[in-house]
Amino acid sequence: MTGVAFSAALVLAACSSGGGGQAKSSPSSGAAKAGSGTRVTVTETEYALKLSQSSFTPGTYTFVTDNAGKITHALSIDGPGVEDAKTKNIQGGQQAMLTVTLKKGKYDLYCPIPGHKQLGMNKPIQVQ
Ligand SMILES: [Cu+2]
Repeated sequence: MTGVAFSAALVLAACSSGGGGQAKSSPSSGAAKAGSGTRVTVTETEYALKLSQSSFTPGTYTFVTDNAGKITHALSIDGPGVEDAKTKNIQGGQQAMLTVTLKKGKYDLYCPIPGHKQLGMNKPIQVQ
């Protein structure tokens, strides 16, 4: 048995020497420091949401919400670990930021102004 244990130790040593510079992070909640994440631009108009990127991996994101429309909009995000995260109301031509930590799963990005989601301001994303 000593021979087996010895070669197992060798394999472990070989594995651990190759990694190098792995950053460890442990996000425990959806709350994150404002402005600290990967920036994604959300352009809002009547009545649509457009994202600057469409594929997401788990991590912290700052959604820079740009109201390019004429009336008041906002951005709300719902999904695993993120509940009721939203920007303040954004006047036409103004911007607001929303920072959240996304995990694997499906999230809904939408405008929380009554009626707007139903009119098309709704963008589901898949984090994987
Ligand atoms: Cu809206």
